[in-house]
Amino acid sequence: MVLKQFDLTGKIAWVTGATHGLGMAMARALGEAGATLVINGNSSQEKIEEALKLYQEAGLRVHGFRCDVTNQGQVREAVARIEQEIGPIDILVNNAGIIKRIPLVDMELAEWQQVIDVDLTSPFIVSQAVVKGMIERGGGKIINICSMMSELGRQNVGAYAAAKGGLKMLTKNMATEWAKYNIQVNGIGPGYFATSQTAPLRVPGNAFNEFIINRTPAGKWGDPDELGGATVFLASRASNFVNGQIVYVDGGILATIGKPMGE
Ligand code: GCO
Repeated sequence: MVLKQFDLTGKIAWVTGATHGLGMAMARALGEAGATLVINGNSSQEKIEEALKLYQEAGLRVHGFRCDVTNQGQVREAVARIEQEIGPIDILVNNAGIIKRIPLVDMELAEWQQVIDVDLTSPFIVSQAVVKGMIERGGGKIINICSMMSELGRQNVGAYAAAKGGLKMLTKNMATEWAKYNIQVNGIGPGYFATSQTAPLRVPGNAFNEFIINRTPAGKWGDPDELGGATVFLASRASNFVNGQIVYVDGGILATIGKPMGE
């Protein structure tokens, strides 16, 4: 029964940075497919409690804690705590990410480094800490959240594009090294979705808002719930022979050179 392959009952899924936005949408999908959720945030305990309440109101099993995923010591402690108090981590979604929209010529080194630390180095730190248990247990799933900027450049997001382009190749290398342990490492590349991160870009009448709607063959911004299916697929047995792939959920952006405005 092929649908059973998508069932995550009994699995434990850690989605980093899932206190809001696309991370929360993907975590909710994993929870609705049966997984017990673990989420973390680097923000206040209050924000984490608020997020936990939303998951619990949706009837999902969830645990939450504060952790700076760029801090290797905190991550190692978190993995030990999760595996001791909750259970083995079967699914890891490296979702935590930041963006700084600054022209490269003006970007301070510290600003560059912060984006690289969160968007590229933390997936390495967290995956390395989690994968050791997956290897011991004979399998696991890792999903790295990439971006349109894993494939395309865009004005003023150079550090983010460098990080997300690197994350695409890190995904392929993790798959190369860990597939033999029955660990599938893949990525999801969201297009332009209606979240808090893109809220500044989605102002009606704003040139970028019109640009994205025109540049996206589907003619709209994505709804975060539209990421759930790809997330459950890559977290489930249904993708056991899928390795090193980036699934772009982008309304067709990467399929086309685009069309003149207004057509
Ligand atoms: C931007 C947006 C993008 C999207 C997403 C696209 O400023 O261009 O924030 O970065 O968030 O990453 O895949």
